[in-house]
Amino acid sequence: MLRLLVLHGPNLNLLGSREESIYGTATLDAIDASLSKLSEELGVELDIRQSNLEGELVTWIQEARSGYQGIIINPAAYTHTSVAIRDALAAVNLPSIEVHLSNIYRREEFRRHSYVSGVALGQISGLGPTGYLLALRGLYEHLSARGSRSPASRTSSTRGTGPRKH
Ligand code: CA2
Repeated sequence: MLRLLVLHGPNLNLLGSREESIYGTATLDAIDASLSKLSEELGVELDIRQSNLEGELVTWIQEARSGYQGIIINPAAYTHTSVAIRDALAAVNLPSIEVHLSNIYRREEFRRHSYVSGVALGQISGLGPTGYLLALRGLYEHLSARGSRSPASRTSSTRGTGPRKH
């Protein structure tokens, strides 16, 4: 079974409680619930976490190297500041999709640059909570096309089938 890590960055725990005109009314719990529902339909295992700490996000990205096949991340404000998160994503070399609830290109100038987009498989910006669901579908399609599986199922189902696709 595919295992994916979903990371929410700083202040996203406040969703639904203020700044609704920018970020909408959905709470983070509601977004996570819709992701979990879709993951069950797809047969994907999701591990969803939120942190306000840059170092914690970096550590989780590093740890994803073992046991996960991809990452969905909304780095929130760290999008625009964090070389550390970019370097961690580049180092683990897992396909990642960057998600933003708001369209960061229609907002203040400082939000128009992302340190993460250059190492991500793709970016979804401005579609609200739907962006997370599209990211999950996109990553699932990408990994399925590549034939990625968790190490356990790889051992049992692809033994002796010859060279693997990259
Ligand atoms: O649009 C996005 O998803 C952002 O990643 C959200 C970040 C912002 O810094 C990025 O430029 C774009 C901010 C997340 C803070 O979320 C709040 C939610 C409710 C109340 C206050 C902040």
